[in-house]
Amino acid sequence: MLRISVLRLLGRPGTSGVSLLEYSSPRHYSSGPLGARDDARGARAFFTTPIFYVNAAPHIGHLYSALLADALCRHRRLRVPSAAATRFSTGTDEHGLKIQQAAAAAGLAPTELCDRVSAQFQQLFREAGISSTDFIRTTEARHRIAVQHFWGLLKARGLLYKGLYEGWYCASEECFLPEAKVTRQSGSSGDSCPVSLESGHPVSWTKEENYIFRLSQFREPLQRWLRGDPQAITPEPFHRAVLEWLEEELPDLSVSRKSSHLHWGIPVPGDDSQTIYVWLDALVNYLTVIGYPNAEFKSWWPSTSHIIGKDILKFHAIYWPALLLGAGMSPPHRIYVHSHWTVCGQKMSKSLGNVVDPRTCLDRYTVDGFRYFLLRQGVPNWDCDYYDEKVVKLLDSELADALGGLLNRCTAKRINPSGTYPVFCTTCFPSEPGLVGPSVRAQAEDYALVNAVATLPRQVADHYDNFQIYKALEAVSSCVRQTNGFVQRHAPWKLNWESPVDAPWLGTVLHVALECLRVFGTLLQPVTPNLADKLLSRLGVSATERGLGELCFLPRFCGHPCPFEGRRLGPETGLLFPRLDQSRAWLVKAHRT
Ligand code: ME8
Repeated sequence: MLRISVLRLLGRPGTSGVSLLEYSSPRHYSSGPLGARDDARGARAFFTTPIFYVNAAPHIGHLYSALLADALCRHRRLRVPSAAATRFSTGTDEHGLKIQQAAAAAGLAPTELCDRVSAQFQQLFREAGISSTDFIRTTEARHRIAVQHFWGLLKARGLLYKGLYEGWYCASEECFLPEAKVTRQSGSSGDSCPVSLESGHPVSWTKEENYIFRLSQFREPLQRWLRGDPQAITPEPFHRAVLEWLEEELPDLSVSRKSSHLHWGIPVPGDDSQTIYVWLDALVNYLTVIGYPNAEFKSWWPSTSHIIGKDILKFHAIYWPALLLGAGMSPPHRIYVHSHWTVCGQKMSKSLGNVVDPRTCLDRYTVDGFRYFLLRQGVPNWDCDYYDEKVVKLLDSELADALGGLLNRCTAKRINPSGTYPVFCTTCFPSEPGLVGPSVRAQAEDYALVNAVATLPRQVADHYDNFQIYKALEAVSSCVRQTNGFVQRHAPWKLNWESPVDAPWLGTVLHVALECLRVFGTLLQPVTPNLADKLLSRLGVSATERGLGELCFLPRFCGHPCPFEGRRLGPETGLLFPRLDQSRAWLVKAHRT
């Protein structure tokens, strides 16, 4: 297979006059073919989602976390295809007071609740195409071994001591809260009860002898880590927030509870009267899945990227790196943080009855449609609001009309009767813009389109690296619009295959549009894998031609052979993405309520 990078395409040697270089920002020339940087590092990459509490069924926020991780991981696999180079874990967080109480309230044994809800997460993730390589449950034996080993290390390094711990405990958040984070709220019977200021969840006063971790020793090491690696926590506002937190003293952290109070968890090694704090237990899942404490884990740690919601930033950016440093390990490579989904302007909650069921959404909008919506509309830096009409509007305009319409326009029998990838004519579309001649048909906007699509893979990769997947999709969508503009401008339906004057230009217009579609299909694979497969299959692109490392765009334009030219298109398999019928009963109902 011919390897022509976008870089080589743009910076082709030996050309005089105006080249595409003039249309591109210089940063596109600095980084080499996609995949090369990762290959050169020879690095392995390990992506994780949070592990989800099993006290309630999954909602769209959980799916969003998993989708972000899935898209990052799929994009990475397209850059570095070796199966051995990438790992991706998700799972369920099954211990702790919250689960113990939820099981009691449901009249179930904790194991029954865990089995039931963990299965719901597994089913959802299967249906949504989450391509994880491991699903961990913290009730598994392998995890108990890892947690107890990790505990032993902290103990041996003198970082745990026994002491009286006193304070407010919020079971819903599974954390101690300082006085300043607690307020009073009047209950239904008029009495006032203490609640967490941030979440409104009830808190209770707890005074116990526990094991305590010397967290206070790690304030400066954490500051050094974050100041030395400005991208450790991405996006930047979250990095800044953690550094601000670290300006204040760090109190030591209670890392166990009395077993008489919390029995649903992992016992402290050598002291059955204490159960390990659920957050320490949960965080170690990231090591369990890479084989810890066996030495194999070292080939995956610390090249780890944690994808988390903003609600659990403190646990991942302070407690976890401190625990790791305490155990003699490095902090994770990256912590990618996202904000939350609200529903019609309100926080999603069982009590408000506004929890959006992700499985219903996958049914209504299709797996690819709903994946596209969440990743296109979800902005990590701030909260996003969900409502049904928004999904329909986005999918109809971007997937059905713009992308589906473009494919249809270029492959329809009436315009492309031979059902092939037509030949590109360099006389009609010379590589140097501004040439004048009787056969030159390309216009300035057409060169702008070629440049936009040629630089798109690099742009998309940069957005993935910065955890701005929505911007990657915005960039693809903008190029789809530009390509539709190109087709509209040259109206191939007005050109005639029989005419020796029209035919080379008609073929060229279709060739360029199909090449654009091939790039879009390749770049959409991490987000809409089924739709991208359908698109690429329709274009006749084989499974081995879909990676990013060798993605070349319009090689003919700079005089290289194009492996697709003259190739038969794949079979017609119907609309790429059918419009969502606005008159569907459920939508009418949603409007009325
Ligand atoms: O916190 N919008 O589990 P969890 C977007 N078990 N994402 C949301 C969301 C929303 N409205 N609500 C939740 C826990 N999430 C712990 C984690 S990890 C070692 C232990 C996402 O089930 C967000 O990523 O309460 C959040 O961090 C995650 O779901 C887990 O929530």
